Amino acid sequence: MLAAFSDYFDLNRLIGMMPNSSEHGKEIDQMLNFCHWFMLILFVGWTSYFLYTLFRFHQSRHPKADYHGVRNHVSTHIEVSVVIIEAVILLGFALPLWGKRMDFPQDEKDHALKIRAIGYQFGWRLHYAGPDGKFGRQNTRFIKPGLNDLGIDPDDPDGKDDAVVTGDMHLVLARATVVRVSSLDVIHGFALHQMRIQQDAMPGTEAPQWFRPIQKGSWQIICAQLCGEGHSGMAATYSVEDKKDFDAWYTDQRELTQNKLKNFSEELKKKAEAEKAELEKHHGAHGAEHAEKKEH
Ligand SMILES: [Cu+2]
Repeated sequence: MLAAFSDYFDLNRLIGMMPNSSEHGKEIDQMLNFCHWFMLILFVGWTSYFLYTLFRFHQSRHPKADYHGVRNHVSTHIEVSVVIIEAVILLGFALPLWGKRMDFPQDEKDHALKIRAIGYQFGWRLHYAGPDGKFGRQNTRFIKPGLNDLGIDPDDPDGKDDAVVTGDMHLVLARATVVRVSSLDVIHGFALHQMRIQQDAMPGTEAPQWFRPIQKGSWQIICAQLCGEGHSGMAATYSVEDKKDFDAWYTDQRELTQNKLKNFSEELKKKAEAEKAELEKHHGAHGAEHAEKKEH
């Protein structure tokens, strides 16, 4: 019934909501449409009542104040009805819908496209787990701006097929997808309006967002929380494409990332060797000094 209602009286479209492009989005739209209608009715109802009271209880009609006020219970009944309807929306629709969001067959879940989205001032970095479905181990001591922004351990085999991309997320049509949302600094908001996905990005947490894109296209990733002076420039892009196009793109991204990691790893080795040489030199000098003292 709700579905038929939504199709004929679509307030979402009227107020300019982007068309939905994800599998679970239709149900969210139906609920949003219902809420929009409910709010419209409340708005018209309360506003008319307000205007009515301005007229009905105007000073010219009631020069003397009535200290008893309202004597019937109509307003109480209306208030209670509104609370009940809102409770039904929340408990009967919103929460079950939220619970259904991870409803993918286990097999699909195991082979889902796994991405981490990390917000920072001001942009998004996307860490792809790659075909093995495992994210490379990370450590803050491996962070190197430009070469290894996310501090991936270059020696971890799980990271060998990973890719890190800045500001451009690619997805596969019809494939179960999970984006784990987090942040490097302040609270950001990860919003894919066409996928009906929105999640606050908080430092120190990872919030998994499951969905399945059902339409090809290119759109914007929006930061949905005012996160600083560069917030408006934080827009990134995302697109949904066929597996073949995605695979071609991913192969390039993985190579770029792995080359950077290789350079980083070599830098790390050189640094370690230099440090070792320095230490030996120091030890050598110290030893000589010691010998000199002994002679005296
Ligand atoms: Cu932001």
